[in-house]
Amino acid sequence: MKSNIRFTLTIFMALLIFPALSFASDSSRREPPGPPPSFADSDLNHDGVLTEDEVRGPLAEDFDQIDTDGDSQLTEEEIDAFMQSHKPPEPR
Ligand SMILES: [Ca+2]
Ligand SMILES: [Ca+2]
Repeated sequence: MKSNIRFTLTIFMALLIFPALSFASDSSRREPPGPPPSFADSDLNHDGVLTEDEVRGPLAEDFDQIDTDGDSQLTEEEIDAFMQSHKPPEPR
């Protein structure tokens, strides 16, 4: 009888843990779909600037170009200025 309870507990724990594990491996394999993260989302340590290890994708690729003052940090103003100078012309 005691071993039966233990078996049930083991199954119960496995059912609890397995979905969590499969979810974790899924999310690390794929990038979530949707728009790119905002400045605030990217600023992981909330110091108001983005460092090279906080940016991904196009921001990381153009980091040196965006960082116009060369302090290895991107401010929201630097990113805005880069976006303004690199956005496609408005259709007329
Ligand atoms: Ca930061
Ligand atoms: Ca900078």
